[in-house]
Amino acid sequence: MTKTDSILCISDLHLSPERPDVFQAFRSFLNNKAESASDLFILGDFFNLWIGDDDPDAFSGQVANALAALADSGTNIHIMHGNRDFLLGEKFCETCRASLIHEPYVLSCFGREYLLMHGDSLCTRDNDYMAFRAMVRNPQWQSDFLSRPLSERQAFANEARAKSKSMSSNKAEDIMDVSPEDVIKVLSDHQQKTLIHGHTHRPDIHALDFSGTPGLRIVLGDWDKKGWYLKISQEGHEMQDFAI
Ligand SMILES: [Mn+2]
Repeated sequence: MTKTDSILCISDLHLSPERPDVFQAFRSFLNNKAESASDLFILGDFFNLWIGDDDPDAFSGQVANALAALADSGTNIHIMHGNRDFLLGEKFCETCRASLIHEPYVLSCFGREYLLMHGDSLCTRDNDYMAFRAMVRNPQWQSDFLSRPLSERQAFANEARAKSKSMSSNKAEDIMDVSPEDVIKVLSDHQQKTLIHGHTHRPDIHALDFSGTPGLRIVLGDWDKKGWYLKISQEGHEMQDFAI
């Protein structure tokens, strides 16, 4: 199939064996939408949980095969870490024939630039989460964690998930959203005006103001009852959604 000049961005699919419907929706998305795109950017939380590339899980093998087929058809695949799959490594990306990219990533296309992030690092008003993030994103912590048996890693992940769920239920909505000041700061630090991120599950396009100069914050949606993707082309960008 001929690739058109378009780039697709998705995030927060939270793929897991418990949601075969989401995986099925992803497979149709690959065949019907992504196959005609030149590039697919996956901006984190592609998997609901990732405890290491050495986890001999059949489901992730199926996902890798689906991505590898897309890569073999000529679409470039780029994967960024989210807060649930930050341990996803080069080994898995090699299997999918995808490249692992790191945030913040500047995407230059069609004479425009976009700053790509997962979004969790901008939720700076959530102190508990920021402390947890600082711990688990530490390379020493990660190499220590990855050296433990899979059962131990799984138990840690389950506990962390339960803890985060119970803490989230007591938090005000805006604490778990991105901090507007940090959005402006990260964009300014990288001389950018348009941010694309996921994580918050609040798909929308927000106008930004850089002391009179306009900017944009494009928020991708999570895949649950609906799937979401952003299509970037010569004409501009458009958010699309479809039923799952
Ligand atoms: Mn996330």
